[in-house]
Amino acid sequence: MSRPAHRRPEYQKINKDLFVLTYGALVAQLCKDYEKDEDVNKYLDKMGYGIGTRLIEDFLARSCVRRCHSYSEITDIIAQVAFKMYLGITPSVTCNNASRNEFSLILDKNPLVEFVEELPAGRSSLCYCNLLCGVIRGALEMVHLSADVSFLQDRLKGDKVTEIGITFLKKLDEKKYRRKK
Ligand code: MYR
Repeated sequence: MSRPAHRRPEYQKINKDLFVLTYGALVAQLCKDYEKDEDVNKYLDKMGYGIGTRLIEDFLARSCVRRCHSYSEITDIIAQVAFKMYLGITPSVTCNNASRNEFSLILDKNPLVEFVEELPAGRSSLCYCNLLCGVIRGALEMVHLSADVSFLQDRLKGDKVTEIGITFLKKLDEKKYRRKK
């Protein structure tokens, strides 16, 4: 009997849960290894950066996205295509300045914190999902875009929403395209 088209196979759900729990175990271990939240944050960002530099190949191959011509287009691709593809969510995007190089991704739902109620005690500066910032930064760098990426708000810290800020650092016309299309 064929499976209804709208349902994901059960193994995908198990893999997602396993991934989320493994990520939680990683953060918990780093909190044991490093006393300062800033050091855990740095570690997660660095690890994410390494993932991002590899993930971009997979993303470009699977998404078939075309070359973008504005930062706003790139941020929309990250939100609507990349987040959807890898995390199953579509953050909303806001542009935060007149020069149109500062954007926010607003996450209503964050699968990485599905099993997390609050930050560990005494860890109020921890950016639990900082890996994501590194992933975005690493992936962008591989298409010759330098950006600062950081959490601006976090529901785990009592904020109303979770917000990732992306500031593109170069003029877009300085981007040396490696890609033809
Ligand atoms: C271009 O070359 O102009 C296209 C640029 C597309 C950049 C896409 C960056 C993907 C970031 C992946 C983040 C995944 C987070 C879960």
